[in-house]
Amino acid sequence: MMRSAEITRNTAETQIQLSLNLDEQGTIDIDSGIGYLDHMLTLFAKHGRFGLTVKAKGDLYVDSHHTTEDIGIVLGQAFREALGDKVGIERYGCQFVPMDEALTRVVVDLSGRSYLVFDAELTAPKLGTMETEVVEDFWQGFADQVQANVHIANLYGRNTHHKIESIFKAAGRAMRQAVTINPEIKGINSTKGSL
Ligand SMILES: [Mn+2]
Repeated sequence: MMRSAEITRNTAETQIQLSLNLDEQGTIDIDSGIGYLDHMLTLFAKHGRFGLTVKAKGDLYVDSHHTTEDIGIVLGQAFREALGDKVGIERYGCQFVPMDEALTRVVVDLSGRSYLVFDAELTAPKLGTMETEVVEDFWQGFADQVQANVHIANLYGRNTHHKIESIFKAAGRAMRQAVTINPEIKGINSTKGSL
């Protein structure tokens, strides 16, 4: 059985439709209304080998905050739903990804507990129409909803576009590792018996 989820979330600030497939890449089709975020979600899915479609309409006349944060929330909900009972999954993922001069480490634990550590100095205030400070808000929304420990550390770099790109690529690859079903894992990968 394929692990997938489809979520629609409508508020006064954003309308989001998102579909996620953990087991078959299929389509990647992202339209958030924010060019740089589309670029990031596309490469998150590509390097995580996830099927991902996102259609979002948000209050971009305000700024990019609500739309970006809410897509993070819905993406986290989709992972949690698609993962179901988490039987046999690796649970942990750890990846280092360079992007030219920038290097980022992302470590995740699909523990059932939410915690974000976000350590990155994003010096350019804006990339295209997206404020760079919303990158942390995106991952906070994601970590809260997927109920995972998400530790993001950009170790170094110069170009803010490269730094954020290495964050999303490393996150995609770390999530791929964590959701992978390992036949050697019997039941739930926790001595507590639940995740
Ligand atoms: Mn790029």
